[in-house]
Amino acid sequence: MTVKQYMLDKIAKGTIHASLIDPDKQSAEKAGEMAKAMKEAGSDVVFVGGSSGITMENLSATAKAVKEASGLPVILFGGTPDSINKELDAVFFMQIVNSADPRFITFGQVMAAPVIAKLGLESISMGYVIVEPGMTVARVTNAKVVGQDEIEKAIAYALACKMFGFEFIYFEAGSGADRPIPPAMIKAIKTYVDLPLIIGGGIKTPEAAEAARLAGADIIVTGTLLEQDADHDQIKQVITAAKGN
Ligand code: 1GP
Repeated sequence: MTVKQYMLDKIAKGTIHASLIDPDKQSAEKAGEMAKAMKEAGSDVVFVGGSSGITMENLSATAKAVKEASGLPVILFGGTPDSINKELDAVFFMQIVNSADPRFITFGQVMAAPVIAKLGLESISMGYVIVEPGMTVARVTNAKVVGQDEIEKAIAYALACKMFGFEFIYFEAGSGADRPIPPAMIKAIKTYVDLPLIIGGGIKTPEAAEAARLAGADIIVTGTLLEQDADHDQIKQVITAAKGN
């Protein structure tokens, strides 16, 4: 089964949880331990990637360790063309739709596509929209961030993603954001666009996770929560709230 189908089958039954692991933030062994703990807490899939410091070495070692320790599928999220490797189960082939830098709209993807094809990796197309505060990823990609209250603009971006033919859309408040994507924005997007919707950035509490799920998020991503060495009970509470079970 493809990783895409694995996620779609799960989403058909309810909201799922994705653990984001940055290979630059800890050893591969530690990443494996984190993924195992996340799997035990109910997480469904692991995204690996980050805004800087990603190399072929740390990415492949992390992907391998995560798979071996948790058995969860590993999808590249971000990263650079020269870091793509065959330890990955799939690659999010993403366009940062509101970036003003062509490297993140087309040029980077043109460099990555032949590598993905050569390795025979599954690619899953994704439109990625950065909402304020946007954090590091907004600065690195020179994004024209969508305001937290700009619901109409968010809907327009989501509709454009659908018309481009993306398989998934991701609304991102930025890693470590003090304000996650507002539930009203999630609800509005889902009203107009029936694509699987990934929500992340700043989700650290069960309340925030539950609000995103009730508003219609299909995949809820947490990263910082893991990096902060939150205790197992806290992680479990957030994942349980994200999934509603
Ligand atoms: C970042 O949306 C993800 O790309 C996760 O954000 O680190 O704030 O959980 P956090």
